[in-house]
Formats: sequence, structure tokens, C-alpha cells
Amino acid sequence: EPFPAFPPDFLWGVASAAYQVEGAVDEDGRGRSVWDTFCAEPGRVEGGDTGAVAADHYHRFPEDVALLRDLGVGAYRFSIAWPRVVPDGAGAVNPAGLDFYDRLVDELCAAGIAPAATLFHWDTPQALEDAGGWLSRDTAARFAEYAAVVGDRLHDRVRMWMPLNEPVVVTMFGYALGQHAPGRELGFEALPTAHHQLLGHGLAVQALRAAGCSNIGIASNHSPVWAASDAEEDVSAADAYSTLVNWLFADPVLRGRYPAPELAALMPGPVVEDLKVISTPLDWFGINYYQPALVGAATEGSTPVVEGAMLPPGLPFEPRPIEGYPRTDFGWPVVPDGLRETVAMFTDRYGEALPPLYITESGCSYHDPDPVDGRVPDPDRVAYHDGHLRALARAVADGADVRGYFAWAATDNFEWAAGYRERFGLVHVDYATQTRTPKDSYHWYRDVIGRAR
Ligand code: GCO
Repeated sequence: EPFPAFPPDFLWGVASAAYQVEGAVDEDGRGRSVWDTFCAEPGRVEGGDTGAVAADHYHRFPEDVALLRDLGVGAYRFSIAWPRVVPDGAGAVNPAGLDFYDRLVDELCAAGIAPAATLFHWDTPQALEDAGGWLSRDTAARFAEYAAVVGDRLHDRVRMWMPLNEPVVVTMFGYALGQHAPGRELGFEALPTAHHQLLGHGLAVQALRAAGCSNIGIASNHSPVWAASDAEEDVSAADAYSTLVNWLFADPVLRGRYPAPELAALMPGPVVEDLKVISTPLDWFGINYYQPALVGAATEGSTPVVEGAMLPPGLPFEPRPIEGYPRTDFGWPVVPDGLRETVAMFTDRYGEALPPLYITESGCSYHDPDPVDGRVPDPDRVAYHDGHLRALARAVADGADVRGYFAWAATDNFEWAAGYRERFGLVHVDYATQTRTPKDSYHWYRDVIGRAR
């Protein structure tokens, strides 16, 4: 099958996040974030790895932008570290922190690449966490203040804005299960962090608009939830799971309501009024997709686990392993059609209320060989993106309005609790020397982009 055609103005991009690539955690007045704290706690991150140096992007961004220019991407999705800009999360702004993003954005513009900025990719300022973090309603207001500061400085050059990245992961892994910073294990008591992030999102959208920013969306991760069987209890378990991981976050933004009254009832504050803010219309909606979920009814005596985290007891559902597909070296099943299915699930559910979509992330980790003669063969990564782009083309052919695809990730980087073992980049990073080597997937993606032009 020949590689499919995409609409002529389709946006080809790559993505990254501040804590995963920047390093320089103690430089130029950056405050501490919850990830600095989490990484310092023994046993939290594989191999004791931390983001203290990461891919040293803070110092090497000109080299990284040059690689992006040669790749030919139309846009680069990066995140702004809140603790660089507002070190304590509230109060004084750190001019040196803002200056860094100013330089990065200028470098991108000079390379003809549209800057696409995420405001929160999980690095909550530690001082705010100490005051309750996303369990506290105040954090939403502080987030909007920070958004206003960034918007004021960069509105003239940043072309796409995303206040939040993957709020479900922060709630589930950060506060409910404890696999991510801040490492809380609150179970369902973590639900207020969903509401407060969503409120922060809505307030930040308004603050960005007021600062003159346009083209505002969200990067939210979603996946089809397959029922383990046709049995009624499995189907309703899968529905319950999808309600929690998909619709709890998308419905408030796109419909201005929670997917179930039982969930709305668990949310703090003036929920009905907040939902008006949360559903402030967006210019587009961004989906991060990695893998589907397979879910069945809870079985007696089992201990359901999601990505290494034990779920609290008493849940009506349990995730099951997906068999019959290849797996990445991270152990994730490779299911390209799940991307088409995810897009279809959004178009079906929201119809006319759905703004244009972007795929704000998709990617895979393979434990690539070290470079030899300037080459890193990564055929499985090429196959991953090839398969997912073909699936996306089917979604577009079915009528979905998808405007772009951001491969995760530009370079190898710090993969959260998995540390540096997992490599998602199109560009290999030798962490001992910080040498960058474009992998075969980089050259493949450059050809795809080149042909599409
Ligand atoms: C994100 C992502 C990235 C991860 C990627 C691979 O959630 O936006 O978590 O930060 O590195 O998804 O796990």
C-alpha cells in the first residue's frame, strides 16, 4: 500500500516536555518542582535517574532546533516549566526563566518552525504542592496567573497553546496511585485534582486569550477501551473505565458537564459554575494516543495493575493485558488502528461540538542500539509511526477533521518513573556525551514530510 496522502496544510510536528529534556534544574533562578522532589526519593525512579541534566536541551536548544529544521517539521511542541517562570508557583516572576523561552521561540521562528507551547507538563512548583498542589482550588488560580505572564510575553510568536498535558495521568498516577510525582496514593480521594486541573485549564484559556494569544487547545490522552468479552459485566466495566479515563476529562471541556452525576457529586466547589469556565470554547482539541485498554469486570482475589501501579481495592473493573499484537520494548502493545478508533470515538461522541483535532502525541520506546557510523537503525519505530499515520489517514478519509500529528518525541529523554531506559526519540541521545544522532526514523519522517509538501 502506498503511503496515504494527507491534506495539504496538515501540520507535521514533534513534541517534548520541559522536565524530560531541559536539565539545568538549578540554573537561572528556576524553582523546585514536584519532579525534582520525587526523583530525589529513593526507589521512585528506575535506576535513581533524575531530570537534573536530561538531554541538556536548556543549553543545547540551538543544536536541537537545527535538527528540527533539517527534519522539516512545521511545528515543535515543547513545554514551559512553571517553576522557571514563577519559581514559587505564586508571586514573583523570574525574568531569566521567561528569557529562556523567549530565545527558544525566536530560534524556532528563525528556523521557520511554529512554536507550540504546553504550559503544564506535570512540573508543579514544589511550593504550591506544599500548599496542597492540585488538591487545592488555589492552584487553578495560580496557574491562570502564570498563563497570563507567559501569554503576555510570547503571544506574538507562539502559534499553538495548550495549558494542560494529560490531566488524567496527573490525577491517576500522581495523586491516586503514586507512580508519578507527587507520589500520593489517595485512590478516589484524588478526584478533586481532576476538577482543579480542569478549572485551571479553563481559567488559563481565558487568561491566554486576554493576553492576545490565539489557537488554544489541550493535549489530553485518550484511548479506546475494549471490553474483555461481550458479557454484560465486562461491557459495563469497560464503560466505567472509559468514563474515568476518557470522558471525565473530555466531557467537561467539550460539553460543559461531567459524564456521570455520581462523579460530578464528588467534585469540590461550585461545580456548575466552574464547568462554564472549563468549557470555554477551544480552537482545537489535542489527543495523545499510545495504546488501547482492555478491561473486564473485577475478578475475585485479583490485584489489578495499571502500568505497574496497583489499583485500589473494590473497583468494579480491572485492566487486562492485550494479547495478539507486537509490543514495544516498554511492553506496550502496538495497535495502530486504535488511533483511528480513538478519533472515531471523539467524532461520534461530540459531533458538531468537536473542534478540529490534532494528534498532539504518539510514539514508542525501543531500546535502540548505540550509533554506529552515525546511524541508529530503528525499524520498529519507523513501523510504529508509519502504521499510526496510515490509521490516522483512515480516520481523515472517514471524515474526521484532523489537522496535524506530533511524533513523541523529538529526542530521547527522561521517561518519568522509567528514567532513561526508555527511548522515544527520533534522535538518539548519548547521555554521557550529549551527542545527538538522528535515527533511521528521523530520516523516514523527514521523507514523509518532504513528500507531503
Ligand atoms: C505525556 C507523555 C510524555 C511521555 C510519553 C511516553 O504524557 O505527554 O507522558 O511525557 O514521555 O507519553 O510515555
